[in-house]
Amino acid sequence: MKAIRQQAADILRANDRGGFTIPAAGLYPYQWLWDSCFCALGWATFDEKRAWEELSWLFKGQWPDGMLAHIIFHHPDPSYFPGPEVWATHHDPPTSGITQPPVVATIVRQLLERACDRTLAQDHARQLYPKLLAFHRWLHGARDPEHTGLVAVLHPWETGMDNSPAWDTTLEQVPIVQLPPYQRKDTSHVAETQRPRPKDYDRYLSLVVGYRERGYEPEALYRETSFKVADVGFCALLQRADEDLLALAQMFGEPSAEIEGWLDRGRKGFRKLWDDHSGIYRSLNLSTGESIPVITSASFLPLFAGLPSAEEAQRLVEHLGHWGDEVRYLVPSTDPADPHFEPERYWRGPVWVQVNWLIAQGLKRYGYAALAGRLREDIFELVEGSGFHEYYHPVTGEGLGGRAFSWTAALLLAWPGEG
Ligand code: 9WN
Repeated sequence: MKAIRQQAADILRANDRGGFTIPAAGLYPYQWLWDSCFCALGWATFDEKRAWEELSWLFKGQWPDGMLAHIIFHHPDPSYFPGPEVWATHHDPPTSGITQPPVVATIVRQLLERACDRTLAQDHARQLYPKLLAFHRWLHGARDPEHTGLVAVLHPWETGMDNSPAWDTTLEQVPIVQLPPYQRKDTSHVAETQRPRPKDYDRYLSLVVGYRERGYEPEALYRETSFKVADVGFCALLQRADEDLLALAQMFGEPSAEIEGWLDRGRKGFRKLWDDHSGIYRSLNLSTGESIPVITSASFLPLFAGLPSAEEAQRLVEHLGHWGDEVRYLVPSTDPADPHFEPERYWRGPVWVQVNWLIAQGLKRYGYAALAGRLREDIFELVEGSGFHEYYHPVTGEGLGGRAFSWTAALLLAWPGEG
């Protein structure tokens, strides 16, 4: 058997489409926003030029208003639905009309810090800086027009944790519109038991149709949508990305007051997501003002952004400890004690490599190095035992979803150096 790192590099090469990396052949044949960011970290371990190229291709999907689209349809491919004709965004290259977790500024900073070729990294990061700033301006403007410090997501797909039970009650409020008959493609690649249910898909598409009819106009979407959530995961990743953007601004001698303002606002906004009674963060339904009861792996991401106090961090770690009593592999995507926990189904229970990587860095930030190490060991055991899957069963370790998966390969390459 080939060495595991060699296998990982081979997967990235096999999923390379000449400048951008698809997450998995067949299942996801285009460029996805947060996947590509993790891929860049993986590429950087053996080809730094290619890592920066990945990000350049990503910014081809940036809209004039600053939004980075969650999918860029560089080349037509009938194996994925919904494709460019459903989104009909009129962008060139065609893109979806929503975004995804904003980790890109964080990744740019990490690429810079890890760079062997400093000149290459500095040149690329400097070139990307205004585009990153435009993306963050769009997020803080279009998605938090009232300056509450909590940025809204308007579609479960924007959270990256699409089928999480945390979105169930909000999603049930989304009216299903008259949809032309459609055929899902995901269930021809992956078992139905590991993918979202049909009623969820109808609502995902109904949201898309509503946004398309409004020409993806940000104010109309924010005002009129039936799905508006402050996702603890998305908001935490943005807060961390704002920190990283600030570091880049200081490095390049760019003005920083605007970014400091976002960080300050974010810290205040986050207090609304902290549930002191249970010692955990929860997402918020912004349409109703109700806190979302289901706890998911996203609740640990504020550690990555340095948001909790030391005492709050300790309480989060206690939750993780309880989860670890219920499952063999950390971190399951949903609280294993929650009745919605489904260990096989997409985002309702399985372990995801990139989420572990983010939480582990958060734990290290607060001095929990041993627990961070456990999260890494679990991933290595899963990959070595079951291969490079999209996600894994937290009890049996079985590999689930897509195979030869890019971010799994990329993070396996990018993680060892950090211990
Ligand atoms: C919709 C590509 C993407 C990930 C998401 C994951 C899944 C897409 C889908 O795959 O979402 O964006 O069709 O299910 O939930 O996090 O970026 O890997």
